[in-house]
This record gives sequence, C-alpha cells and structure tokens, in this order.
Amino acid sequence: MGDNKWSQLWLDYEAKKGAAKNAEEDKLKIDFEGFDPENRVIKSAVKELNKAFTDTDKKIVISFVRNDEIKKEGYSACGVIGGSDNRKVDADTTELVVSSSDENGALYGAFHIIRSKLMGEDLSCLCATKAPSNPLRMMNHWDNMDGSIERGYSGRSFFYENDDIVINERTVDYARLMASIGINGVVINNVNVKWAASDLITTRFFDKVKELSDIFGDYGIKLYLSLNFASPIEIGGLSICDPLDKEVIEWWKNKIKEVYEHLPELGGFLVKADSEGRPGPFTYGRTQADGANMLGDIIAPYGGIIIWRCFVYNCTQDWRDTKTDRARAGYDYFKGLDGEYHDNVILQIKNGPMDFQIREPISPLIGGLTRTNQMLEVQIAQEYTGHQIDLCYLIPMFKEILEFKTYCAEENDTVADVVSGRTMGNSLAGMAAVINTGNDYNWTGNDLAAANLYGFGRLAYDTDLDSEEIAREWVKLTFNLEKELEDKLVDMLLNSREIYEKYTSPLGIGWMVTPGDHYGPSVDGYEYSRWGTYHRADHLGLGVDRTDKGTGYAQQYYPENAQMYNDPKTCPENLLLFFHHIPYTWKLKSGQSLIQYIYDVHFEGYSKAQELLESWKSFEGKVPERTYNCVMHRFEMQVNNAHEWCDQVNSYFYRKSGIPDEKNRPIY
Ligand code: GCV
Repeated sequence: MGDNKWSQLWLDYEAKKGAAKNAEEDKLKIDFEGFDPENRVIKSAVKELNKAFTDTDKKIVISFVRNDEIKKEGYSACGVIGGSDNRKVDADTTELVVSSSDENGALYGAFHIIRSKLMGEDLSCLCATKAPSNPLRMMNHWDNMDGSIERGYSGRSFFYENDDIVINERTVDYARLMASIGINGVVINNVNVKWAASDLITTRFFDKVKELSDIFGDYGIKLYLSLNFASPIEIGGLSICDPLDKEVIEWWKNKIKEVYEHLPELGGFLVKADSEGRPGPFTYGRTQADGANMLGDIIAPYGGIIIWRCFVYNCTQDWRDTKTDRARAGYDYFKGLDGEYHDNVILQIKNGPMDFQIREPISPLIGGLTRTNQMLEVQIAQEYTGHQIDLCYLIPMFKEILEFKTYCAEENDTVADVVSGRTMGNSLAGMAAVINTGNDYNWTGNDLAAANLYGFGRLAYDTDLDSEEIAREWVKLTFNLEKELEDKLVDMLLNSREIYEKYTSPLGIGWMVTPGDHYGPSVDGYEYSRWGTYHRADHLGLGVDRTDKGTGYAQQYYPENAQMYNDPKTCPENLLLFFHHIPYTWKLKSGQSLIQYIYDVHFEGYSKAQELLESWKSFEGKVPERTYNCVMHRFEMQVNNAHEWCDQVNSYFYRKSGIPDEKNRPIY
C-alpha cells in the first residue's frame, strides 16, 4: 500500500481490485430490515462494504435483515440472482441477504461477503450459515506501556509509547482486522502489570482507554484490562492486598465503581496472580478462588467478568528435586477448587501443562474441571516456536488441541467441547491467544506469521474449519498467486510445524532453548536452573518420568488417557520423552533406536529448513518485493538456526551417549 506505514494484511482491497477499479461507486446499495443504520457496528459494516466494493461492475444490493432465530453473533449470508420476490430488484442485480439476530452477526456476515469477493467467488451463489463455536474469542496483548512487548517479535507496541496510549488510524485498522476474523475481546496490556500499566485503572489513563474502547466498540469488540492484584498497595496506598480483608474489599469496590463510571463498556479483567513473581492471594494464605471470587463479586453488578489465569507454578524449584514437577502444578492448584469459582469467573488455561512448547500434551486441567468456566489460552506469538523468524504455522497444533478427547463426559468431551461451553452448557467460555503483532509494517515481523493471526481468529469462530482450509483462505486473501504457487505456499505452511519440531526438541522433550530469550539451542540452558524445565538426560537415556513411578503427572488425566500415557508402549511416540525416561537404545516403532532417531530427525529438520528457503525462491516477482525480501531474510536466519540446533543437539547426545551415528555424518 504505497507509502503507508502498515499493511492492510488480508483486507488489502486495493491490491485485489481488478479491471473495474474505477467503476461507479453507486453500484452498491445497502438496505436494512430491523437494523438501525445508525448503529455503530452496522455503520462499520456498511463502511467496510463500501470500501471493498468500489470496483464492482455489477449492481449489488446487500440487505441486512434481523432474524432472531439466528444464534448470537451468527449470520447467514446468501446470494439471490435477480433478487428475491419480496425485495424486487432488477434482473441484472446481485442481491445478497445478511441475516442475523444482532449487530456483531451482521458485521461478521459483511466480512464473510468481503472474504468471498476477495477470493473471487461468485457472490450470487453464496450461501453460508455460521454461528461462533466459542462465545469468547480473545486476543491477549503482552504490550507494556513503555512500548516494549513481552515476547514480541514484530517491532514495538502500536498501543503504547513512552508510558502513554497511542491512538491513530492504525488503531482503527487493528479493530477492523480483528473483527474481520471474528475476535470479540481484546486485552490491551501485558498480564505482568507493572509500572505505568498499574495506572490504567486511574484517571491518568481513563480518557484514552475510553477512546480505545469506543473504537473497539464500533467493531463489536470489548476491551479488557490486565489487572495488578496488588493495586490496593501500588495505587491505593494500603499495606496489603489480602482478598478477604475488609479494607481491601472496600478499596476494590470503590475502584471498580470508578472504573465503570469512566469505562462503561469494559469487558472485565484478566489476572495473572501468584505466578512468576506476580502478587496474589497465596501471600495471605488465601486460595486462587478467594482472589478471583472477590473481584468477580465486585465486578458482577457492572456485567464484567474476571478471567483468572492458571499459570501458577513454583518457579524457584531445585533441579535436584525430581519429584516436584512443574507440569503438575496447574492441576494441583486448581482442581481441588472446582465448583468454587463464581459464575462470572473464567479460568484461562494454557494449552499445555508447561509453556507453549512445540509439542506438549494437553493440560489435564481442561476437562479435569467439570464445574468451572474454562477458557483455552494459546500463543501465536512464537516465543518457543521460532520468534516469527522461523516459519511455524500453528493452526494444525491448535486443531490437535481442540480435537483431544479428555473423557470428562460421555459425549461432548473434547477440548473444543469444553472450552466452547458445550460440555457444561455454560456461556462464559472460549479461546484466547497471546497475539503476535507489533508496529512492523507487516504487523507480524514475518509476513507469513500473519497466517497464525488470521488463523487463530477464524478457528476460534469456527473450530470445525481445518488447517488447510484456513491456510488456503489466508494465502488467497493475502496474495495474488497462480494455483501452483498457492498450493506450494499452503504446503509450506502445513509442513512448517513438523519441520521446526524436527530440528529442535523431539518427542515432546521441549525446552533446550537459550534461557531468557527462548530462540536457538542451549541443551543444558535450563537443566540446572530454578524453572522446572528439565530433560534429565544422562549417559544412558533421556526424558522425564511422569508415570505413576515418577512424578505421577500422567495420573492427572482421566483413566483412558492416564493409562495410555503411563506406558511407553502406548504413549504416543511424539510425546514419549515428555512422559518417560527412555534409554538411547530403546527401539521406536520405526525400528530406529532413540539415539539414531535423534540424529536422523535433526539432520532431516535442517535439510527441510533448507528446502523451505529454496521453495521460497520461486515466489520472487510473484509476491510484493518487500514481502519477498522480508521472508527470504527470515528463511536465511531459519536455516542458520536449524543448523545450530542440529549440530548442538546431535553433538550433545553423541557426547552423552557415546553411541555413534550409523550413517557417519558429521557430529562434533
Ligand atoms: C507474560 C512465560 C513467558 C513469560 C510470560 C509467562 C506468562 O513464562 O516466558 O514472558 O509472561 O509465560 O504466560 O505469564
């Protein structure tokens, strides 16, 4: 987009416009039945359609029709050639009817039409009925008010600069992009709430937060804030933040009243408590439920909700202690309180029991809780999956997570069922992603990482979509490629997670990353530290014994899964080292020994990374030059990274085990 400072990603209407670019603008007519054209969300839908349809050479009538039978935030979008009987339009006109029961549904219907148009579909044949799988579909920003982003790989924050809030046209484009993929909630600040961010709930920032909230509101998005549990101390001048203390409770009552006077549309708060040094109820001998319920009760009269994170574990562990297991912590802390959380409290649970590794089992807490609102947290910021340098399309991983059968009920027992509210019939449920955006021109550092941003939203709205469908949509919307290259790019995306896994940490072992930064290999980087992230390799074998004879983590699952994981013969091989300490000579199903597999898979991963780079060369001249160069540079870095991983991991395990590579490849 010429001189613009940021791209329009999948909403780049200009780049998609064809021969009729300068067609008369009055070809598009929009009607309303049961919707107020002055409603802010409807106005956004209309504005968007007008932008997207300036190149139409046919007459188009789009009618927004209220239909109360359609599910909340759902829509049907259908084309009728020559117009329907009751809405009399000329024969050469395409009529499209968007039916929905609410404004968000109407907006999503409009974006569906736009998507179909951009993908070159025949709108007169359009016929889609959709309803969101998840009631809450949220993005979590880990943006700090100084403009930095915790685990951000795409530049600085576009929300903050120098401890102040920035609002400009990019803010509006951000809201448009999020609405176009069905996002209906955004947490604007890092869960580690420190310094100026503690003041987001004070008069220092109310006006600007309100402005942001209004922009989001135009696109059907609710704004949420991460909350500092120690606010009574840090901004209130109290000496404690004990959730059961009368003075503390009174302070919160006044504070939340004040917040809602200024921010009447605030969705609620996200809280990271008792985690990685953040304050919380444990300091006062209180439970996580005590903390969450106190805030929940106070915010309830305003219609707000409390999203309470379950990422609570001991981050000062002694590595010599082989019984304490970080993987157990979420379940150990939260399962016993199942049923005690109040109705407007949701527990937000990371997909795995550790921390967004390239492969982990599903957290046993999801579905382990049967009487508590639950929400799934995934990370599209590629903290452990390549920093948006290495290509790693994460939607296949998210699909695996959603499809995992927990056995928590006789039916509707997958993760998708639990977090959508289908299992328990609750409406406070959903999916959240730690977002991968920043103020880079392309928003996501690597142009191809936008597939994760797009994909998360689409998947959270419709968990039945498959990874390939989503990848193809994104490719079609973002580029103008011939079929052969489109297929090639889709394949590159679909294979990328396995490639990353191959050259990094195989069979579920995870970690082995550079401490702190989390990019690049350092096999023992976390091995003798306090973080609870160990591989336990010795000269005989590798992996963590999490069976009933080890840490007992496998027993946190329902019996079907517990038994499967407990036995190395039935444990899925891609998680073998997560659950078991395995000798290097162990024979895998392929017949390879564990050590030979480690060597082979790392050489293979490195060579596949080189293939990705080679494949990208065929996109020269076929995608914008800026994109081509940006991605090429990243593939070059990925190849170096894969090389380092391959050499370091193989050398490490060769030196540990003393067993040579059967194929005599260079290992140092
Ligand atoms: C926001 C991991 C990350 C931290 C992050 C934390 C969390 O430990 O490395 O940067 O903090 O997860 O999810 O709270």
